[in-house]
Amino acid sequence: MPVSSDTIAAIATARGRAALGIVRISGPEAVAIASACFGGANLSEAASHTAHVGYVARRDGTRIDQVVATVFRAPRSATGEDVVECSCHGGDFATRLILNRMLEAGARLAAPGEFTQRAFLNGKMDLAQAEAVADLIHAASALAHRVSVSHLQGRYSEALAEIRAGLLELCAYLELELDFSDEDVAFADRERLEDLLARSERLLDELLRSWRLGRRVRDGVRVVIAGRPNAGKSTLLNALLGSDRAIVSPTPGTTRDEVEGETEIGGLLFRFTDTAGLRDAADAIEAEGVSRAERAIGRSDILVYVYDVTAGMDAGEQAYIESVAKRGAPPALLVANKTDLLERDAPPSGRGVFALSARRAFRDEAELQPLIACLLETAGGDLSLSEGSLVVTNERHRNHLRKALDAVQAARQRLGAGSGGELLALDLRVALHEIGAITGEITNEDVLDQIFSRFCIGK
Ligand SMILES: Nc1nc2c(ncn2[C@@H]2O[C@H](COP(=O)(O)OP(=O)(O)OP(=O)(O)O)[C@@H](O)[C@H]2O)c(=O)[nH]1
Ligand SMILES: [Mg+2]
Repeated sequence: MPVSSDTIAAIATARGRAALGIVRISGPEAVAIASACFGGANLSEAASHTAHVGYVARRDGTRIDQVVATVFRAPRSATGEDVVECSCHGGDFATRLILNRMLEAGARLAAPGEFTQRAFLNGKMDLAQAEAVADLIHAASALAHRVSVSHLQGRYSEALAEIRAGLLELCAYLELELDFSDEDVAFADRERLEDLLARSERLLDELLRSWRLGRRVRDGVRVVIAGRPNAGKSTLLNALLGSDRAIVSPTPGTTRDEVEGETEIGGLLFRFTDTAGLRDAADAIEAEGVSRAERAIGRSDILVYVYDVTAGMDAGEQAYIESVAKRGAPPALLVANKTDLLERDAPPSGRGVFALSARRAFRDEAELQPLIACLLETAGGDLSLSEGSLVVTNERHRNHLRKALDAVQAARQRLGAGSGGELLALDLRVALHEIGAITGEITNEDVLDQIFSRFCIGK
Protein backbone atom coordinates (compact mmCIF):
# COMPACT_ATOMS: atom_id res chain seq x y z
CA MET A 1 0.00 0.00 0.00
CA PRO A 2 1.48 3.38 -0.98
CA VAL A 3 2.13 5.47 2.11
CA SER A 4 1.92 9.05 0.83
CA SER A 5 -1.26 11.02 0.47
CA ASP A 6 0.10 13.94 -1.53
CA THR A 7 1.65 14.24 -4.97
CA ILE A 8 5.17 15.60 -5.44
CA ALA A 9 6.88 17.11 -8.47
CA ALA A 10 10.45 18.19 -9.27
CA ILE A 11 12.88 18.71 -12.11
CA ALA A 12 15.01 15.56 -12.29
CA THR A 13 17.72 16.80 -14.63
CA ALA A 14 20.58 19.23 -14.01
CA ARG A 15 20.23 22.92 -14.79
CA GLY A 16 21.80 24.52 -17.84
CA ARG A 17 21.71 23.86 -21.54
CA ALA A 18 20.90 20.31 -22.56
CA ALA A 19 19.05 18.48 -25.30
CA LEU A 20 16.38 17.18 -22.91
CA GLY A 21 15.05 17.89 -19.44
CA ILE A 22 12.77 15.77 -17.26
CA VAL A 23 10.07 16.83 -14.83
CA ARG A 24 8.84 14.03 -12.58
CA ILE A 25 5.64 13.76 -10.68
CA SER A 26 4.71 11.01 -8.22
CA GLY A 27 1.75 10.31 -5.95
CA PRO A 28 -1.92 9.41 -5.99
CA GLU A 29 -2.84 12.44 -8.16
CA ALA A 30 0.16 12.20 -10.51
CA VAL A 31 -1.81 11.13 -13.57
CA ALA A 32 -4.69 13.51 -12.89
CA ILE A 33 -2.37 16.50 -12.42
CA ALA A 34 -0.28 15.63 -15.48
CA SER A 35 -3.34 15.19 -17.66
CA ALA A 36 -4.74 18.55 -16.49
CA CYS A 37 -1.61 20.20 -17.92
CA PHE A 38 -1.24 17.99 -20.97
CA GLY A 39 -2.68 18.36 -24.45
CA GLY A 40 -2.52 16.18 -27.55
CA ALA A 41 -3.40 12.85 -25.92
CA ASN A 42 -5.51 11.64 -23.04
CA LEU A 43 -3.28 10.65 -20.16
CA SER A 44 -6.00 9.91 -17.64
CA GLU A 45 -6.85 6.56 -19.21
CA ALA A 46 -3.26 5.74 -20.22
CA ALA A 47 -2.01 2.27 -19.37
CA SER A 48 1.14 1.77 -17.29
CA HIS A 49 4.47 2.00 -19.10
CA THR A 50 3.16 3.93 -22.08
CA ALA A 51 4.68 7.05 -23.66
CA HIS A 52 2.57 9.85 -25.15
CA VAL A 53 3.64 12.68 -27.41
CA GLY A 54 1.83 15.93 -26.74
CA TYR A 55 2.42 19.30 -25.15
CA VAL A 56 2.18 21.03 -21.81
CA ALA A 57 0.05 24.15 -21.89
CA ARG A 58 -0.66 27.02 -19.50
CA ARG A 59 -4.13 27.41 -18.05
CA ASP A 60 -5.00 29.85 -20.84
CA GLY A 61 -4.10 27.18 -23.41
CA THR A 62 -0.80 28.66 -24.65
CA ARG A 63 1.86 26.04 -25.11
CA ILE A 64 4.95 25.76 -22.92
CA ASP A 65 6.73 22.94 -24.76
CA GLN A 66 6.27 19.80 -26.76
CA VAL A 67 6.88 16.81 -24.49
CA VAL A 68 6.78 13.04 -24.19
CA ALA A 69 4.87 11.97 -21.08
CA THR A 70 5.58 8.47 -19.79
CA VAL A 71 3.01 6.99 -17.42
CA PHE A 72 3.85 4.39 -14.78
CA ARG A 73 1.01 3.09 -12.66
CA ALA A 74 1.42 2.03 -9.03
CA PRO A 75 2.92 -0.21 -7.88
CA ARG A 76 5.05 -0.81 -11.00
CA SER A 77 7.00 2.44 -10.83
CA ALA A 78 10.25 3.67 -9.33
CA THR A 79 8.49 5.05 -6.26
CA GLY A 80 5.75 2.43 -6.07
CA GLU A 81 3.18 5.19 -6.70
CA ASP A 82 1.63 6.55 -9.88
CA VAL A 83 4.43 8.40 -11.70
CA VAL A 84 4.49 10.57 -14.81
CA GLU A 85 7.80 11.59 -16.33
CA CYS A 86 7.62 14.52 -18.67
CA SER A 87 10.56 14.75 -21.12
CA CYS A 88 10.76 18.22 -22.53
CA HIS A 89 13.48 20.32 -24.14
CA GLY A 90 16.47 21.13 -21.93
CA GLY A 91 17.58 24.54 -20.73
CA ASP A 92 16.37 26.49 -17.77
CA PHE A 93 12.97 27.61 -19.03
CA ALA A 94 10.93 24.67 -20.30
CA THR A 95 11.59 22.52 -17.23
CA ARG A 96 10.89 25.35 -14.78
CA LEU A 97 7.68 26.45 -16.51
CA ILE A 98 6.42 22.86 -16.69
CA LEU A 99 7.22 22.31 -13.01
CA ASN A 100 5.39 25.52 -12.09
CA ARG A 101 2.41 24.39 -14.13
CA MET A 102 2.32 21.06 -12.26
CA LEU A 103 2.54 22.88 -8.90
CA GLU A 104 -0.28 25.16 -9.96
CA ALA A 105 -2.34 22.10 -10.87
CA GLY A 106 -2.00 20.67 -7.36
CA ALA A 107 1.40 19.01 -6.94
CA ARG A 108 3.79 19.93 -4.13
CA LEU A 109 7.49 20.63 -4.73
CA ALA A 110 9.43 17.52 -3.69
CA ALA A 111 11.94 17.71 -0.86
CA PRO A 112 15.52 16.49 -1.53
CA GLY A 113 15.52 12.71 -2.03
CA GLU A 114 11.76 12.45 -1.57
CA PHE A 115 11.22 10.23 -4.64
CA THR A 116 13.83 7.78 -3.35
CA GLN A 117 12.42 8.02 0.16
CA ARG A 118 9.02 7.01 -1.18
CA ALA A 119 10.63 4.13 -3.08
CA PHE A 120 12.13 2.97 0.22
CA LEU A 121 8.90 3.41 2.19
CA ASN A 122 6.99 1.50 -0.49
CA GLY A 123 9.43 -1.40 -0.32
CA LYS A 124 11.01 -0.82 -3.74
CA MET A 125 14.48 -0.86 -2.23
CA ASP A 126 16.04 -1.11 1.21
CA LEU A 127 17.80 1.76 2.93
CA ALA A 128 21.28 0.62 1.92
CA GLN A 129 20.18 0.60 -1.72
CA ALA A 130 18.58 4.04 -1.38
CA GLU A 131 21.84 5.37 0.01
CA ALA A 132 23.67 3.80 -2.94
CA VAL A 133 21.53 5.95 -5.24
CA ALA A 134 23.02 9.08 -3.63
CA ASP A 135 26.50 7.58 -3.80
CA LEU A 136 26.06 6.81 -7.49
CA ILE A 137 25.05 10.40 -8.20
CA HIS A 138 28.03 11.74 -6.23
CA ALA A 139 30.53 9.18 -7.58
CA ALA A 140 33.73 11.00 -8.52
CA SER A 141 35.86 8.03 -9.54
CA ALA A 142 35.54 4.75 -11.41
CA LEU A 143 35.71 2.71 -8.19
CA ALA A 144 33.11 4.86 -6.43
CA HIS A 145 30.83 4.29 -9.39
CA ARG A 146 31.46 0.54 -9.48
CA VAL A 147 30.86 0.07 -5.76
CA SER A 148 27.65 2.11 -5.72
CA VAL A 149 26.25 0.20 -8.71
CA SER A 150 26.95 -3.07 -6.94
CA HIS A 151 25.26 -1.83 -3.76
CA LEU A 152 22.31 -0.56 -5.75
CA GLN A 153 21.90 -3.98 -7.33
CA GLY A 154 21.54 -5.32 -3.83
CA ARG A 155 24.79 -7.30 -3.54
CA TYR A 156 25.61 -5.65 -0.25
CA SER A 157 22.07 -6.10 1.07
CA GLU A 158 22.35 -9.80 0.15
CA ALA A 159 25.52 -10.12 2.22
CA LEU A 160 23.77 -8.49 5.17
CA ALA A 161 20.80 -10.80 4.68
CA GLU A 162 23.15 -13.77 4.86
CA ILE A 163 24.59 -12.58 8.18
CA ARG A 164 21.10 -11.92 9.44
CA ALA A 165 19.90 -15.40 8.46
CA GLY A 166 22.80 -16.97 10.39
CA LEU A 167 21.99 -14.90 13.48
CA LEU A 168 18.30 -15.74 13.25
CA GLU A 169 19.09 -19.44 13.04
CA LEU A 170 21.17 -19.08 16.20
CA CYS A 171 18.36 -17.25 17.95
CA ALA A 172 15.90 -19.95 16.96
CA TYR A 173 18.11 -22.68 18.48
CA LEU A 174 18.56 -20.74 21.68
CA GLU A 175 14.92 -19.86 22.06
CA LEU A 176 13.84 -23.44 21.54
CA GLU A 177 16.21 -24.43 24.29
CA LEU A 178 14.88 -21.69 26.57
CA ASP A 179 11.29 -22.81 25.97
CA PHE A 180 12.16 -26.25 27.27
CA SER A 181 14.59 -25.09 29.94
CA ASP A 182 12.60 -26.72 32.75
CA GLU A 183 13.09 -30.10 31.18
CA ASP A 184 16.87 -29.75 31.20
CA VAL A 185 17.47 -30.68 27.58
CA ALA A 186 19.96 -28.96 25.28
CA PHE A 187 18.55 -28.62 21.77
CA ALA A 188 21.34 -26.41 20.61
CA ASP A 189 24.43 -28.29 19.73
CA ARG A 190 27.22 -26.10 21.13
CA GLU A 191 29.55 -26.84 18.26
CA ARG A 192 26.97 -25.83 15.71
CA LEU A 193 26.37 -22.62 17.68
CA GLU A 194 30.08 -21.92 17.75
CA ASP A 195 30.31 -22.48 13.98
CA LEU A 196 27.42 -20.15 13.23
CA LEU A 197 28.82 -17.45 15.50
CA ALA A 198 32.31 -17.74 14.04
CA ARG A 199 30.87 -17.44 10.55
CA SER A 200 28.87 -14.30 11.41
CA GLU A 201 31.92 -12.82 13.04
CA ARG A 202 34.05 -13.50 9.96
CA LEU A 203 31.50 -11.98 7.56
CA LEU A 204 31.07 -8.86 9.70
CA ASP A 205 34.80 -8.51 10.11
CA GLU A 206 35.36 -8.77 6.34
CA LEU A 207 32.84 -6.01 5.68
CA LEU A 208 34.36 -3.81 8.37
CA ARG A 209 37.86 -4.27 7.03
CA SER A 210 36.74 -3.00 3.63
CA TRP A 211 35.98 0.38 5.24
CA ARG A 212 39.58 1.57 5.05
CA LEU A 213 39.35 1.40 1.28
CA GLY A 214 35.65 2.29 1.27
CA ARG A 215 36.19 5.63 2.95
CA ARG A 216 38.75 6.49 0.32
CA VAL A 217 36.59 5.23 -2.52
CA ARG A 218 33.96 7.62 -1.32
CA ASP A 219 35.93 10.71 -0.29
CA GLY A 220 39.11 10.34 -2.32
CA VAL A 221 42.63 10.06 -0.93
CA ARG A 222 44.20 13.21 0.53
CA VAL A 223 47.90 13.44 -0.25
CA VAL A 224 49.92 16.36 1.04
CA ILE A 225 53.18 17.24 -0.67
CA ALA A 226 55.55 18.87 1.82
CA GLY A 227 59.24 19.61 2.20
CA ARG A 228 61.77 22.42 2.39
CA PRO A 229 61.44 25.45 0.06
CA ASN A 230 62.71 24.78 -3.47
CA ALA A 231 62.74 20.99 -3.06
CA GLY A 232 60.53 20.66 -6.15
CA LYS A 233 57.13 20.11 -4.51
CA SER A 234 55.19 22.19 -7.00
CA THR A 235 57.05 20.59 -9.91
CA LEU A 236 56.05 17.18 -8.53
CA LEU A 237 52.42 18.25 -8.13
CA ASN A 238 52.33 19.43 -11.72
CA ALA A 239 53.92 16.19 -12.93
CA LEU A 240 51.40 14.09 -10.99
CA LEU A 241 48.49 16.09 -12.41
CA GLY A 242 50.00 16.32 -15.88
CA SER A 243 49.32 20.06 -15.95
CA ASP A 244 50.89 23.36 -14.93
CA ARG A 245 48.70 23.71 -11.87
CA ALA A 246 51.20 25.33 -9.49
CA ILE A 247 53.76 28.07 -10.07
CA VAL A 248 57.31 26.74 -10.20
CA SER A 249 60.29 29.02 -9.73
CA PRO A 250 63.88 28.89 -8.50
CA THR A 251 63.00 31.38 -5.73
CA PRO A 252 62.54 29.55 -2.43
CA GLY A 253 59.17 30.31 -0.82
CA THR A 254 57.24 30.50 -4.10
CA THR A 255 54.20 28.51 -2.92
CA ARG A 256 52.36 30.18 -0.03
CA ASP A 257 48.71 29.32 -0.34
CA GLU A 258 47.88 25.64 -0.62
CA VAL A 259 47.45 24.51 -4.21
CA GLU A 260 45.12 21.60 -4.78
CA GLY A 261 44.51 19.32 -7.71
CA GLU A 262 42.68 16.05 -8.28
CA THR A 263 43.40 13.12 -10.51
CA GLU A 264 42.21 9.55 -10.78
CA ILE A 265 44.76 6.82 -10.21
CA GLY A 266 43.78 3.16 -10.52
CA GLY A 267 40.10 4.11 -10.23
CA LEU A 268 40.57 6.06 -6.98
CA LEU A 269 40.32 9.83 -6.76
CA PHE A 270 43.52 11.37 -5.36
CA ARG A 271 43.37 14.90 -3.98
CA PHE A 272 46.86 16.37 -3.93
CA THR A 273 47.76 19.46 -1.91
CA ASP A 274 50.99 21.31 -2.60
CA THR A 275 52.12 23.36 0.38
CA ALA A 276 54.47 26.15 1.33
CA GLY A 277 58.04 24.97 1.99
CA LEU A 278 58.58 24.12 5.66
CA ARG A 279 61.10 26.41 7.34
CA ASP A 280 61.25 29.13 9.98
CA ALA A 281 59.86 31.83 7.76
CA ALA A 282 60.82 35.42 8.48
CA ASP A 283 57.95 36.92 6.54
CA ALA A 284 54.47 36.79 8.08
CA ILE A 285 52.67 35.65 4.92
CA GLU A 286 55.11 32.84 4.38
CA ALA A 287 54.87 31.89 8.06
CA GLU A 288 51.10 31.57 7.66
CA GLY A 289 51.69 29.33 4.61
CA VAL A 290 53.99 27.12 6.68
CA SER A 291 51.46 26.77 9.48
CA ARG A 292 48.74 25.91 6.95
CA ALA A 293 51.04 23.27 5.50
CA GLU A 294 51.38 21.73 8.93
CA ARG A 295 47.62 21.65 9.41
CA ALA A 296 47.14 20.09 5.96
CA ILE A 297 49.58 17.32 6.90
CA GLY A 298 47.46 16.64 9.98
CA ARG A 299 44.37 16.13 7.81
CA SER A 300 46.03 14.02 5.13
CA ASP A 301 45.87 10.30 4.42
CA ILE A 302 49.39 10.19 3.00
CA LEU A 303 52.36 12.55 3.26
CA VAL A 304 54.77 12.83 0.34
CA TYR A 305 57.89 14.46 1.68
CA VAL A 306 60.13 15.92 -1.03
CA TYR A 307 63.80 16.80 -0.60
CA ASP A 308 66.52 17.88 -2.95
CA VAL A 309 68.79 14.89 -3.44
CA THR A 310 71.80 17.08 -4.24
CA ALA A 311 71.54 18.75 -0.83
CA GLY A 312 70.32 15.70 1.10
CA MET A 313 68.08 15.86 4.13
CA ASP A 314 69.30 18.07 6.96
CA ALA A 315 69.11 17.07 10.62
CA GLY A 316 65.86 19.00 11.12
CA GLU A 317 64.19 17.15 8.25
CA GLN A 318 65.41 13.78 9.46
CA ALA A 319 64.04 14.49 12.93
CA TYR A 320 60.75 15.62 11.41
CA ILE A 321 60.35 12.46 9.31
CA GLU A 322 61.22 10.31 12.31
CA SER A 323 58.59 12.05 14.41
CA VAL A 324 55.95 11.43 11.70
CA ALA A 325 56.99 7.78 11.52
CA LYS A 326 56.78 7.48 15.29
CA ARG A 327 53.27 8.88 15.32
CA GLY A 328 52.41 6.34 12.63
CA ALA A 329 50.16 8.77 10.77
CA PRO A 330 49.97 9.83 8.11
CA PRO A 331 52.12 7.22 6.33
CA ALA A 332 55.04 9.10 4.77
CA LEU A 333 56.71 8.47 1.42
CA LEU A 334 60.04 10.16 0.74
CA VAL A 335 60.84 11.63 -2.66
CA ALA A 336 64.53 12.26 -3.32
CA ASN A 337 64.07 14.79 -6.11
CA LYS A 338 66.31 16.18 -8.86
CA THR A 339 68.17 12.93 -9.58
CA ASP A 340 68.94 14.39 -13.02
CA LEU A 341 71.49 16.61 -11.24
CA LEU A 342 73.34 13.68 -9.66
CA GLU A 343 76.62 13.13 -11.45
CA ARG A 344 78.25 10.10 -10.00
CA ASP A 345 76.50 9.44 -6.70
CA ALA A 346 74.01 6.60 -6.68
CA PRO A 347 70.47 7.79 -5.88
CA PRO A 348 69.18 6.78 -2.44
CA SER A 349 66.99 3.73 -2.25
CA GLY A 350 64.97 1.81 0.31
CA ARG A 351 61.43 1.06 1.28
CA GLY A 352 59.23 4.11 0.91
CA VAL A 353 62.02 6.16 -0.76
CA PHE A 354 61.55 7.25 -4.36
CA ALA A 355 64.51 8.75 -6.19
CA LEU A 356 63.26 10.63 -9.23
CA SER A 357 63.39 13.79 -11.21
CA ALA A 358 60.10 15.67 -11.09
CA ARG A 359 61.35 17.79 -13.98
CA ARG A 360 62.03 14.71 -16.14
CA ALA A 361 58.64 13.24 -15.18
CA PHE A 362 56.97 15.74 -17.47
CA ARG A 363 58.56 14.10 -20.49
CA ASP A 364 58.73 10.56 -19.21
CA GLU A 365 55.69 9.05 -17.49
CA ALA A 366 57.66 6.01 -16.33
CA GLU A 367 59.60 8.27 -13.93
CA LEU A 368 56.63 8.49 -11.54
CA GLN A 369 55.39 4.91 -11.85
CA PRO A 370 56.98 3.46 -8.68
CA LEU A 371 55.73 6.42 -6.61
CA ILE A 372 52.24 6.17 -8.10
CA ALA A 373 52.08 2.41 -7.47
CA CYS A 374 53.10 2.96 -3.85
CA LEU A 375 50.53 5.76 -3.39
CA LEU A 376 47.83 3.40 -4.62
CA GLU A 377 48.99 0.56 -2.40
CA THR A 378 49.24 2.83 0.65
CA ALA A 379 45.75 4.16 -0.01
CA GLY A 380 44.47 0.58 0.16
CA GLY A 381 43.40 0.51 -3.48
CA ASP A 382 43.42 -3.06 -4.66
CA LEU A 383 43.65 -3.07 -8.42
CA SER A 384 42.13 -6.52 -8.51
CA LEU A 385 38.97 -5.25 -6.81
CA SER A 386 36.61 -7.23 -8.95
CA GLU A 387 33.20 -6.45 -10.32
CA GLY A 388 30.73 -6.61 -7.46
CA SER A 389 33.31 -6.59 -4.64
CA LEU A 390 31.72 -5.59 -1.40
CA VAL A 391 33.13 -2.43 0.06
CA VAL A 392 31.58 -0.49 2.92
CA THR A 393 31.68 3.17 1.91
CA ASN A 394 29.17 4.58 4.35
CA GLU A 395 30.12 5.70 7.84
CA ARG A 396 26.64 5.08 9.23
CA HIS A 397 26.87 1.45 8.09
CA ARG A 398 30.32 1.12 9.49
CA ASN A 399 29.14 2.22 12.94
CA HIS A 400 26.27 -0.29 12.93
CA LEU A 401 28.54 -3.07 11.66
CA ARG A 402 31.04 -2.30 14.41
CA LYS A 403 28.33 -2.62 17.08
CA ALA A 404 26.98 -5.81 15.48
CA LEU A 405 30.47 -7.30 15.51
CA ASP A 406 30.98 -6.32 19.16
CA ALA A 407 27.71 -8.07 20.06
CA VAL A 408 28.62 -11.23 18.13
CA GLN A 409 32.03 -11.31 19.80
CA ALA A 410 30.42 -10.90 23.21
CA ALA A 411 28.09 -13.81 22.39
CA ARG A 412 31.05 -15.97 21.39
CA GLN A 413 32.80 -15.23 24.65
CA ARG A 414 29.70 -16.10 26.63
CA LEU A 415 29.33 -19.34 24.73
CA GLY A 416 32.98 -20.15 25.47
CA ALA A 417 32.44 -19.36 29.15
CA GLY A 418 29.42 -21.69 29.21
CA SER A 419 26.88 -19.01 30.08
CA GLY A 420 23.16 -19.57 29.57
CA GLY A 421 21.21 -19.13 26.37
CA GLU A 422 19.29 -16.15 27.67
CA LEU A 423 22.25 -13.78 27.69
CA LEU A 424 23.50 -15.14 24.39
CA ALA A 425 20.13 -14.49 22.80
CA LEU A 426 20.26 -10.94 24.11
CA ASP A 427 23.61 -10.30 22.37
CA LEU A 428 22.28 -11.76 19.16
CA ARG A 429 19.23 -9.50 19.31
CA VAL A 430 21.56 -6.50 19.55
CA ALA A 431 23.50 -7.67 16.49
CA LEU A 432 20.27 -8.20 14.54
CA HIS A 433 19.04 -4.77 15.53
CA GLU A 434 22.23 -3.13 14.26
CA ILE A 435 22.07 -4.92 10.91
CA GLY A 436 18.39 -4.05 10.59
CA ALA A 437 19.30 -0.40 11.06
CA ILE A 438 21.55 -0.53 7.97
CA THR A 439 18.92 -1.93 5.65
CA GLY A 440 16.15 0.14 7.22
CA GLU A 441 14.05 -2.62 8.79
CA ILE A 442 14.62 -0.77 12.00
CA THR A 443 14.78 2.96 11.67
CA ASN A 444 13.40 6.26 12.84
CA GLU A 445 12.33 9.43 11.13
CA ASP A 446 15.36 11.49 12.17
CA VAL A 447 17.72 9.01 10.59
CA LEU A 448 15.68 8.95 7.40
CA ASP A 449 15.55 12.75 7.24
CA GLN A 450 19.29 12.94 7.68
CA ILE A 451 19.93 10.38 4.95
CA PHE A 452 17.55 11.79 2.36
CA SER A 453 18.49 15.43 2.92
CA ARG A 454 21.85 14.56 1.27
CA PHE A 455 20.07 13.88 -1.99
CA CYS A 456 19.30 16.41 -4.66
CA ILE A 457 15.77 17.54 -5.36
CA GLY A 458 14.20 15.41 -8.06
CA LYS A 459 15.88 12.17 -6.95
N1 LIG B 1 67.11 19.89 -12.17
C1 LIG B 1 65.92 19.81 -11.60
N2 LIG B 1 65.31 20.89 -11.13
C2 LIG B 1 64.10 20.77 -10.55
C3 LIG B 1 63.47 19.51 -10.41
N3 LIG B 1 62.29 19.70 -9.78
C4 LIG B 1 62.18 21.03 -9.53
N4 LIG B 1 63.28 21.67 -10.01
C5 LIG B 1 63.56 23.11 -9.95
O1 LIG B 1 63.66 23.51 -8.59
C6 LIG B 1 63.14 24.83 -8.45
C7 LIG B 1 62.06 24.82 -7.37
O2 LIG B 1 60.97 24.04 -7.82
P1 LIG B 1 59.52 24.19 -7.20
O3 LIG B 1 58.73 23.07 -7.75
O4 LIG B 1 59.02 25.56 -7.37
O5 LIG B 1 59.88 23.92 -5.69
P2 LIG B 1 58.94 24.01 -4.41
O6 LIG B 1 59.37 22.93 -3.50
O7 LIG B 1 57.53 24.03 -4.81
O8 LIG B 1 59.37 25.41 -3.79
P3 LIG B 1 58.56 26.41 -2.85
O9 LIG B 1 57.21 26.58 -3.40
O10 LIG B 1 59.36 27.63 -2.92
O11 LIG B 1 58.57 25.82 -1.49
C8 LIG B 1 62.61 25.25 -9.79
O12 LIG B 1 63.59 26.02 -10.45
C9 LIG B 1 62.40 23.93 -10.51
O13 LIG B 1 62.52 24.04 -11.91
C10 LIG B 1 64.16 18.36 -10.94
O14 LIG B 1 63.69 17.21 -10.87
N5 LIG B 1 65.37 18.57 -11.50
MG1 LIG C 1 56.09 25.40 -4.56
